[in-house]
Amino acid sequence: MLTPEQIAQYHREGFVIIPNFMTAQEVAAYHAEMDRIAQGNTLASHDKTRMEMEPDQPAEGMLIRRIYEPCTHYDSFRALSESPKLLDSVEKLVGPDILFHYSKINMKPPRIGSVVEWHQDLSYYPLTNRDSVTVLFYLDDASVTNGCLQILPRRHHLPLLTHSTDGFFRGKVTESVDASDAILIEGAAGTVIFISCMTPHASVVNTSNQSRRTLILSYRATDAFPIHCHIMTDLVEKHVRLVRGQRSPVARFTMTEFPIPVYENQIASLYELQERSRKKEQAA
Ligand SMILES: O=C(O)CCC(=O)C(=O)O
Repeated sequence: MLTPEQIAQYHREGFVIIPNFMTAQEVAAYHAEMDRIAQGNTLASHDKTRMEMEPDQPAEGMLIRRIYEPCTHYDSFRALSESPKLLDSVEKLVGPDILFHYSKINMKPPRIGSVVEWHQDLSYYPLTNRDSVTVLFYLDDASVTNGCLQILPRRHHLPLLTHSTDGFFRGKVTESVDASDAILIEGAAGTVIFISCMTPHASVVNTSNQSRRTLILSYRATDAFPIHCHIMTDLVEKHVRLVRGQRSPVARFTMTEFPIPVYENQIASLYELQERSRKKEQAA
Protein backbone atom coordinates (compact mmCIF):
# COMPACT_ATOMS: atom_id res chain seq x y z
CA MET A 1 0.00 0.00 0.00
CA LEU A 2 1.36 3.44 -0.90
CA THR A 3 1.86 6.00 1.85
CA PRO A 4 0.44 9.54 1.53
CA GLU A 5 4.00 10.77 0.84
CA GLN A 6 4.47 8.24 -1.97
CA ILE A 7 1.11 9.20 -3.50
CA ALA A 8 2.05 12.89 -3.29
CA GLN A 9 5.39 12.13 -4.94
CA TYR A 10 3.65 10.33 -7.83
CA HIS A 11 1.38 13.31 -8.47
CA ARG A 12 4.22 15.84 -8.10
CA GLU A 13 7.01 14.02 -9.99
CA GLY A 14 5.05 11.74 -12.34
CA PHE A 15 6.48 8.56 -10.81
CA VAL A 16 7.25 6.84 -7.52
CA ILE A 17 9.69 4.00 -6.74
CA ILE A 18 8.90 1.28 -4.18
CA PRO A 19 11.80 -1.10 -3.41
CA ASN A 20 11.12 -4.70 -2.25
CA PHE A 21 7.54 -4.79 -3.53
CA MET A 22 8.13 -8.43 -4.52
CA THR A 23 9.96 -10.97 -2.38
CA ALA A 24 13.00 -12.87 -3.70
CA GLN A 25 10.83 -16.02 -3.84
CA GLU A 26 8.22 -14.27 -6.00
CA VAL A 27 10.93 -12.97 -8.34
CA ALA A 28 12.41 -16.49 -8.60
CA ALA A 29 8.98 -17.93 -9.47
CA TYR A 30 8.55 -15.37 -12.29
CA HIS A 31 12.04 -16.26 -13.57
CA ALA A 32 11.06 -19.93 -13.74
CA GLU A 33 7.83 -19.03 -15.58
CA MET A 34 9.73 -16.88 -18.11
CA ASP A 35 12.19 -19.76 -18.72
CA ARG A 36 9.24 -22.06 -19.36
CA ILE A 37 7.64 -19.58 -21.79
CA ALA A 38 10.93 -19.08 -23.64
CA GLN A 39 11.65 -22.79 -24.09
CA GLY A 40 12.06 -24.00 -27.67
CA ASN A 41 11.68 -20.60 -29.34
CA THR A 42 14.38 -19.38 -31.73
CA LEU A 43 14.72 -16.41 -34.07
CA ALA A 44 13.89 -18.71 -37.00
CA SER A 45 11.03 -20.48 -35.29
CA HIS A 46 9.02 -18.82 -32.56
CA ASP A 47 5.44 -18.07 -31.67
CA LYS A 48 5.01 -14.58 -33.12
CA THR A 49 1.68 -14.13 -31.37
CA ARG A 50 3.38 -14.50 -27.99
CA MET A 51 6.83 -12.96 -28.34
CA GLU A 52 9.28 -10.83 -30.31
CA MET A 53 12.91 -11.99 -30.69
CA GLU A 54 16.08 -9.90 -30.64
CA PRO A 55 16.77 -9.43 -34.38
CA ASP A 56 20.61 -9.36 -34.20
CA GLN A 57 21.33 -13.02 -33.50
CA PRO A 58 21.78 -16.22 -35.53
CA ALA A 59 18.67 -18.05 -36.76
CA GLU A 60 19.01 -20.58 -33.93
CA GLY A 61 19.47 -17.81 -31.35
CA MET A 62 17.03 -17.93 -28.45
CA LEU A 63 17.19 -14.35 -27.17
CA ILE A 64 13.74 -12.88 -26.69
CA ARG A 65 13.20 -9.13 -26.77
CA ARG A 66 9.60 -9.01 -25.54
CA ILE A 67 6.94 -11.41 -24.23
CA TYR A 68 3.49 -10.14 -25.20
CA GLU A 69 0.60 -9.86 -22.77
CA PRO A 70 1.82 -12.19 -19.98
CA CYS A 71 -1.11 -11.18 -17.74
CA THR A 72 -3.55 -12.49 -20.36
CA HIS A 73 -1.76 -15.71 -21.29
CA TYR A 74 -0.09 -17.04 -18.12
CA ASP A 75 -1.80 -17.71 -14.79
CA SER A 76 0.94 -16.52 -12.44
CA PHE A 77 1.23 -13.13 -14.16
CA ARG A 78 -2.55 -12.82 -14.36
CA ALA A 79 -2.76 -13.48 -10.60
CA LEU A 80 -0.30 -10.64 -10.00
CA SER A 81 -2.41 -8.29 -12.13
CA GLU A 82 -5.42 -9.03 -9.90
CA SER A 83 -3.58 -9.19 -6.56
CA PRO A 84 -5.09 -7.02 -3.79
CA LYS A 85 -1.64 -5.74 -2.81
CA LEU A 86 -0.99 -4.31 -6.28
CA LEU A 87 -4.55 -3.07 -6.85
CA ASP A 88 -4.57 -1.29 -3.46
CA SER A 89 -1.61 0.78 -4.71
CA VAL A 90 -3.10 1.36 -8.18
CA GLU A 91 -6.36 2.49 -6.56
CA LYS A 92 -4.49 5.23 -4.70
CA LEU A 93 -3.28 6.59 -8.05
CA VAL A 94 -6.24 6.25 -10.44
CA GLY A 95 -9.26 5.82 -8.12
CA PRO A 96 -11.49 2.90 -7.07
CA ASP A 97 -12.81 1.82 -10.50
CA ILE A 98 -9.96 0.15 -12.35
CA LEU A 99 -9.45 -1.53 -15.73
CA PHE A 100 -6.42 -3.68 -16.42
CA HIS A 101 -5.20 -2.39 -19.79
CA TYR A 102 -2.18 -4.34 -21.13
CA SER A 103 1.06 -6.08 -20.10
CA LYS A 104 4.46 -7.04 -21.50
CA ILE A 105 7.87 -8.28 -20.41
CA ASN A 106 10.92 -6.55 -21.85
CA MET A 107 13.85 -8.95 -21.66
CA LYS A 108 16.92 -6.81 -22.50
CA PRO A 109 19.30 -9.80 -22.68
CA PRO A 110 23.01 -9.40 -21.83
CA ARG A 111 25.18 -7.61 -24.44
CA ILE A 112 22.36 -7.25 -26.95
CA GLY A 113 19.24 -5.91 -25.20
CA SER A 114 17.66 -3.21 -27.35
CA VAL A 115 17.48 0.50 -26.64
CA VAL A 116 14.15 2.14 -25.77
CA GLU A 117 14.05 5.80 -26.78
CA TRP A 118 12.16 8.57 -24.97
CA HIS A 119 8.42 8.17 -25.25
CA GLN A 120 5.18 8.75 -23.33
CA ASP A 121 2.90 5.73 -23.07
CA LEU A 122 -0.30 7.69 -23.72
CA SER A 123 1.01 8.54 -27.21
CA TYR A 124 0.48 4.85 -28.14
CA TYR A 125 -2.95 4.41 -26.54
CA PRO A 126 -4.88 7.72 -26.50
CA LEU A 127 -7.55 7.87 -23.80
CA THR A 128 -10.18 10.44 -22.87
CA ASN A 129 -8.25 11.36 -19.71
CA ARG A 130 -4.83 10.81 -18.12
CA ASP A 131 -5.80 8.54 -15.24
CA SER A 132 -3.65 5.71 -16.50
CA VAL A 133 -0.61 4.31 -14.71
CA THR A 134 2.20 2.11 -15.95
CA VAL A 135 3.50 -0.32 -13.31
CA LEU A 136 7.05 -1.42 -14.07
CA PHE A 137 8.67 -4.21 -12.02
CA TYR A 138 12.39 -4.93 -12.12
CA LEU A 139 12.71 -8.71 -12.35
CA ASP A 140 16.53 -8.41 -12.29
CA ASP A 141 18.80 -5.97 -10.52
CA ALA A 142 18.85 -2.95 -12.84
CA SER A 143 21.86 -0.65 -13.18
CA VAL A 144 23.22 1.90 -15.61
CA THR A 145 25.22 -0.83 -17.39
CA ASN A 146 22.33 -3.22 -18.02
CA GLY A 147 19.91 -0.50 -19.09
CA CYS A 148 17.90 0.65 -16.08
CA LEU A 149 14.92 2.92 -16.62
CA GLN A 150 15.44 6.64 -17.13
CA ILE A 151 12.69 9.15 -16.41
CA LEU A 152 12.04 12.83 -17.00
CA PRO A 153 10.29 14.11 -13.88
CA ARG A 154 7.51 16.72 -13.64
CA ARG A 155 6.46 16.59 -17.34
CA HIS A 156 3.20 14.69 -16.85
CA HIS A 157 0.94 17.75 -16.53
CA LEU A 158 2.31 19.32 -19.74
CA PRO A 159 0.92 18.69 -23.25
CA LEU A 160 2.04 15.50 -25.00
CA LEU A 161 5.44 15.78 -26.69
CA THR A 162 5.50 15.21 -30.46
CA HIS A 163 5.90 11.53 -31.44
CA SER A 164 5.38 11.94 -35.21
CA THR A 165 7.18 13.20 -38.29
CA ASP A 166 5.64 13.72 -41.75
CA GLY A 167 2.25 12.89 -40.22
CA PHE A 168 3.30 9.40 -39.11
CA PHE A 169 3.73 8.02 -35.60
CA ARG A 170 7.38 7.10 -34.83
CA GLY A 171 6.90 5.54 -31.38
CA LYS A 172 9.35 7.96 -29.75
CA VAL A 173 9.62 11.65 -29.00
CA THR A 174 10.62 13.32 -32.26
CA GLU A 175 11.16 16.85 -30.95
CA SER A 176 14.42 17.65 -29.15
CA VAL A 177 14.30 16.45 -25.54
CA ASP A 178 15.93 18.33 -22.69
CA ALA A 179 17.16 15.35 -20.70
CA SER A 180 19.44 17.35 -18.40
CA ASP A 181 17.27 16.45 -15.40
CA ALA A 182 16.82 12.77 -16.38
CA ILE A 183 16.79 10.40 -13.41
CA LEU A 184 18.45 7.01 -13.83
CA ILE A 185 16.57 4.55 -11.67
CA GLU A 186 18.88 1.80 -10.47
CA GLY A 187 17.13 -0.79 -8.31
CA ALA A 188 17.12 -4.36 -7.08
CA ALA A 189 14.91 -7.11 -8.48
CA GLY A 190 11.49 -6.82 -6.86
CA THR A 191 11.41 -3.01 -7.07
CA VAL A 192 8.30 -1.49 -8.63
CA ILE A 193 8.02 1.92 -10.29
CA PHE A 194 4.58 3.51 -10.78
CA ILE A 195 4.79 5.84 -13.79
CA SER A 196 2.19 8.30 -15.05
CA CYS A 197 1.14 7.52 -18.64
CA MET A 198 2.40 11.03 -19.52
CA THR A 199 5.89 10.72 -17.98
CA PRO A 200 8.62 10.46 -20.65
CA HIS A 201 10.88 7.45 -20.07
CA ALA A 202 13.61 5.50 -21.88
CA SER A 203 16.35 2.92 -21.35
CA VAL A 204 19.70 2.31 -23.05
CA VAL A 205 21.15 -0.91 -24.48
CA ASN A 206 22.39 -3.60 -22.15
CA THR A 207 26.20 -3.51 -22.33
CA SER A 208 26.68 -5.84 -19.34
CA ASN A 209 26.67 -9.61 -18.87
CA GLN A 210 23.51 -9.42 -16.74
CA SER A 211 20.01 -9.60 -18.16
CA ARG A 212 17.57 -6.83 -17.26
CA ARG A 213 14.00 -7.98 -17.42
CA THR A 214 11.08 -5.63 -16.72
CA LEU A 215 7.48 -6.72 -16.27
CA ILE A 216 5.15 -3.90 -17.27
CA LEU A 217 1.41 -3.70 -16.51
CA SER A 218 -0.89 -0.82 -17.29
CA TYR A 219 -4.11 0.15 -15.53
CA ARG A 220 -6.57 2.96 -16.05
CA ALA A 221 -9.66 4.47 -14.48
CA THR A 222 -12.83 2.96 -15.96
CA ASP A 223 -13.93 6.40 -17.19
CA ALA A 224 -10.75 6.70 -19.30
CA PHE A 225 -12.18 5.40 -22.59
CA PRO A 226 -9.96 4.56 -25.56
CA ILE A 227 -9.99 6.93 -28.52
CA HIS A 228 -10.31 4.50 -31.40
CA CYS A 229 -7.08 4.47 -33.45
CA HIS A 230 -7.58 1.83 -36.11
CA ILE A 231 -6.70 -1.82 -35.54
CA MET A 232 -4.22 -0.96 -32.76
CA THR A 233 -7.08 -0.10 -30.38
CA ASP A 234 -8.88 -3.37 -31.18
CA LEU A 235 -5.69 -5.38 -30.65
CA VAL A 236 -5.00 -3.90 -27.24
CA GLU A 237 -8.56 -3.53 -25.97
CA LYS A 238 -9.23 -7.26 -26.19
CA HIS A 239 -6.95 -7.67 -23.15
CA VAL A 240 -8.84 -5.10 -21.08
CA ARG A 241 -10.75 -6.36 -18.03
CA LEU A 242 -12.39 -4.85 -14.97
CA VAL A 243 -10.21 -5.67 -11.96
CA ARG A 244 -11.81 -3.51 -9.27
CA GLY A 245 -14.97 -1.42 -8.77
CA GLN A 246 -17.49 -0.61 -11.48
CA ARG A 247 -17.47 0.06 -15.20
CA SER A 248 -18.29 3.68 -15.97
CA PRO A 249 -21.40 4.76 -17.89
CA VAL A 250 -19.66 8.02 -18.84
CA ALA A 251 -16.34 8.90 -20.43
CA ARG A 252 -14.51 11.70 -18.62
CA PHE A 253 -12.66 14.15 -20.89
CA THR A 254 -9.79 16.20 -19.50
CA MET A 255 -8.15 17.18 -22.79
CA THR A 256 -9.69 19.12 -25.63
CA GLU A 257 -7.52 17.45 -28.26
CA PHE A 258 -5.04 14.59 -28.50
CA PRO A 259 -2.79 13.42 -31.39
CA ILE A 260 -3.79 10.16 -33.09
CA PRO A 261 -0.88 7.76 -33.76
CA VAL A 262 -1.04 7.15 -37.52
CA TYR A 263 1.16 4.21 -38.62
CA GLU A 264 3.09 4.61 -41.87
CA ASN A 265 3.01 0.93 -42.78
CA GLN A 266 1.52 -1.90 -40.78
CA ILE A 267 1.23 -1.82 -36.99
CA ALA A 268 4.62 -2.41 -35.35
CA SER A 269 6.03 -2.77 -31.85
CA LEU A 270 7.80 0.05 -30.03
CA TYR A 271 11.17 -1.49 -30.93
CA GLU A 272 10.36 -1.84 -34.63
CA LEU A 273 8.85 1.63 -34.87
CA GLN A 274 11.87 3.22 -33.20
CA GLU A 275 14.30 1.18 -35.36
CA ARG A 276 12.54 2.24 -38.56
CA SER A 277 12.61 5.82 -37.40
CA ARG A 278 16.37 5.67 -36.68
CA LYS A 279 17.03 4.18 -40.15
CA LYS A 280 14.95 6.94 -41.73
CA GLU A 281 16.91 9.60 -39.81
CA GLN A 282 20.24 8.01 -40.86
CA ALA A 283 19.16 7.87 -44.51
CA ALA A 284 18.08 11.54 -44.54
O1 LIG B 1 11.80 -1.96 -20.31
C1 LIG B 1 12.13 -0.78 -20.43
O2 LIG B 1 13.29 -0.40 -20.40
C2 LIG B 1 11.06 0.28 -20.62
C3 LIG B 1 10.26 -0.06 -21.80
C4 LIG B 1 9.12 0.82 -22.09
O3 LIG B 1 9.07 1.95 -21.71
C5 LIG B 1 8.03 0.27 -22.88
O4 LIG B 1 8.10 -0.90 -23.31
O5 LIG B 1 7.04 1.01 -23.09
